Amino acid sequence: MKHLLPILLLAMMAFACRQRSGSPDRSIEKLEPPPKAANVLPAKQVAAKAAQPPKLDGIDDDSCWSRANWQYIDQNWMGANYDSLDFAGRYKLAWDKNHLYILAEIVDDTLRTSDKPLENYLADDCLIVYLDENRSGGNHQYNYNAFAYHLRLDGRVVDIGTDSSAHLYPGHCIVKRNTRGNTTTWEMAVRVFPDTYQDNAPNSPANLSTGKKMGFAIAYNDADRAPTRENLVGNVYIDGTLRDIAWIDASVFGELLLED
Ligand SMILES: [Ca+2]
Ligand SMILES: [Ca+2]
Ligand SMILES: [Ca+2]
Ligand SMILES: [Ca+2]
Repeated sequence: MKHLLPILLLAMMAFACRQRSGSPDRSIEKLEPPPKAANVLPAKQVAAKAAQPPKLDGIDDDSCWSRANWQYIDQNWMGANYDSLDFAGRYKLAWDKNHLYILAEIVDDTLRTSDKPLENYLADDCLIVYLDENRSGGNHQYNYNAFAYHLRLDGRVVDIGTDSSAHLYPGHCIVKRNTRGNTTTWEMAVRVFPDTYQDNAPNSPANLSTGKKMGFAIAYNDADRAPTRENLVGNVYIDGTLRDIAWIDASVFGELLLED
């Protein structure tokens, strides 16, 4: 019996080794974290129709906002890692026939703007709304296939025109901003222009209706202390090393479905 015990132990160890190399240990497998999802945010979003348009005052006590869920601006498209004191952002959407309504709550430790909106719009803090009325996707860099409205702290709205230069687009977005401490609430009504938009011509925004799908993304251009912006943080996952691409390519926008 004395001699049998070591033999038995050796046999058990050999069996255990074979188990480990031959078939994986399921209990260890279960403890491993699941692989990170490629698309951590849903690229498809919905917005509910506002029974009453929100009062644009930077205060979120309107009925359409109590109906809507917060969605997050948390995809670092450009810049080093940041923390939630440096930047955090979330937003809600609603719509009616004439406007897409956006409520955005942005935490930013340093608000910075300059008096050169057309030269400096990327070196200043701004909230950027990307809109592709017919969800065509594709290039919109120097055309109106889609818009990238840079909403500045001074209230001016900048995008790049068909002449490859930055321009102001007054009247496209009605924006009210309310800053308390390091948190700014942006509340806005956006007119959704189709790709037939022309400079220096009368243009009619699209009538929005239930079931309509648009391309939509939102981002915050965070400028704090560096001569240029520190971060560009968006709401949709963009693959690859060049993630600052939404200003050129509408195909990376998410799909926004308008619901009742
Ligand atoms: Ca309000
Ligand atoms: Ca910041
Ligand atoms: Ca388009
Ligand atoms: Ca900032």
